[in-house]
Amino acid sequence: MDMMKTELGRCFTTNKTVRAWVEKKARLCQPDRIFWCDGSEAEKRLLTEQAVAEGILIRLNQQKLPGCYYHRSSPNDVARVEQCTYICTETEEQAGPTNNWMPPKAMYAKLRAIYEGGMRGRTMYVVPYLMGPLGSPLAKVGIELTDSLYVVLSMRIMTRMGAVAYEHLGTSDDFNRGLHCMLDVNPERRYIAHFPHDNAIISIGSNYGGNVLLGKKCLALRIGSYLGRQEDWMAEHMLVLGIESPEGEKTFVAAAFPSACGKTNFAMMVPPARFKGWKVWTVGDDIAWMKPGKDGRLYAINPEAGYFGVVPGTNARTNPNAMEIMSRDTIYTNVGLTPDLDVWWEGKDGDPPKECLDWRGQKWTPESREKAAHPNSRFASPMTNNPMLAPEINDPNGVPISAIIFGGRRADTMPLVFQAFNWVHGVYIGATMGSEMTAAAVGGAGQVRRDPMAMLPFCGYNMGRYFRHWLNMRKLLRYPPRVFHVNWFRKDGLGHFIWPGFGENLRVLKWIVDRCRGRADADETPLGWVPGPHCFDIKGIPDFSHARLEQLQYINLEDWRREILMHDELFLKLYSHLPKELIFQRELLVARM
Ligand code: OXD
Ligand code: MN
Repeated sequence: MDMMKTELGRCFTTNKTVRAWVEKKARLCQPDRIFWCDGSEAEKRLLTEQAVAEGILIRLNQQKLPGCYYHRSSPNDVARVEQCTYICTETEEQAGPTNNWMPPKAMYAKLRAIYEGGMRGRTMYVVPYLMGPLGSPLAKVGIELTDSLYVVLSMRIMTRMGAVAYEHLGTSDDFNRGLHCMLDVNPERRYIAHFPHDNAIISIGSNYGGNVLLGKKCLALRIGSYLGRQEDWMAEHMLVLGIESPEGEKTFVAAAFPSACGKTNFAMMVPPARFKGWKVWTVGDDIAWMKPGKDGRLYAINPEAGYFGVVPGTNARTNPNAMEIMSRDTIYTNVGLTPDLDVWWEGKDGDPPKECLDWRGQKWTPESREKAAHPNSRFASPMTNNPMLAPEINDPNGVPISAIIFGGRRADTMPLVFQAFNWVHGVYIGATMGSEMTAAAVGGAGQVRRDPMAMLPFCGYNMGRYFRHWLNMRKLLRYPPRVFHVNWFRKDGLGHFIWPGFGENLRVLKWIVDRCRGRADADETPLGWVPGPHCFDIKGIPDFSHARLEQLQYINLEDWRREILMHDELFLKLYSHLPKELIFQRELLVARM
């Protein structure tokens, strides 16, 4: 395929299944034009110009923010909508009690009636994309048909988009079929429907990232988790990072935190000054696909090629790498817009502008009661902007994972860190994870909800079977990763965070690495192993003491009685498919308490 000879927008794939499928969908959606994306720079220029001309993007101040653009979404369309998200399997039991369900036939018919003719007067963009490094046995191809230029340009950042996907696909028909129609972005007609048996997704009535960048939550997690169970691998809502010691020893860990709990910050952490010579490399900040390697270890790739991170709160202290990453070639969505076409958000370095437009486009001043940036405003930046991008990022085999870390946002109950006694206990810890809800999804912010493995909104099949899959993976691993739980968010009696977090989290990470490598001692508690008094370094943390550390690690039996009752609530819901091992783990925990 010679890209120089293809004319922008013209069909250039010879894959017959792809062509036939696109034609069929075009007959249904009836767009005025079909534009076949190739992922080239020329195409990016053309489509960006067009997006600016149509008012979809605003060109930001190119001196300050080269290659950066601004997008404002419809105010009714700013987060994932779990109530509109469906898993469409033959039986309800296959989708399980934690998913909305509808039989595929009924859902196909319902959606078709809505989107038929829905692209009239519009262009249908054919967006081929590859999730994972070219040639990786874990990589998957998707094709998204969309009438949103914002989606096309974002997919170009978030995935390996364009001809490379057709190259990986060859003549195969094994690709995810994704259809996205914005329609009138009406929440009443908003559906994000997954058809795991057909490897297909239909998303209508939204233009918000998590609902419409189909490679991310829809393919990489919901469909991915379903495929992973069939094919003996795991699709997880996890960041992956590498920690390198001054001696050059590198250890990779994967960590699952619910949405907007700091995965991006953790994945891009900068070691504190005391840790001279230490480096943290980012493999991924949101999703890991993991498969047992020939050597009996678990290997992970990041299927994505960009970051779609929460903006508010990001600054030179909380995430200096992200500040650099989003300083160029970035699409900002729903932040504040200053008169000189710069961006502003709550928590950014420096003084707020005297005046700007808020995420709704209304005048904002520092006195305004509303926020300038929506709490779930986002940046989409290519991973290649990351100064600490792991050199292994394009390795088709991925990186070997030594530790899996679970964590949530918990003001009480959960200590800073503990280690599971073994894999099954680790699965129990992941399965019973709880977290306060955030702005990443519509509804209930602040309430603690059970979010097993941070996958509650993303598991594409029955959650009980998903736990079974986790337990089964142990049999395929000679050297399973060690499992840990962390909580950066514990508060004291005055409501202040006890732990400083951010770069200081490296101290926790170092203990985890030392445990994996058999170098750090630990004390046994009812919850698991915790750092012994002499192997957790707190030197140099401002206003921190061993008494504070004890407060952080304190196990309050009263809180834990309540906590275990909440585990029961989830287990009751999943009872019919719950592996017995997890019930035994609960009994053991109660006995230890
Ligand atoms: C995300 C999310 O956008 O988890 O990554 O909501
Ligand atoms: Mn996420």
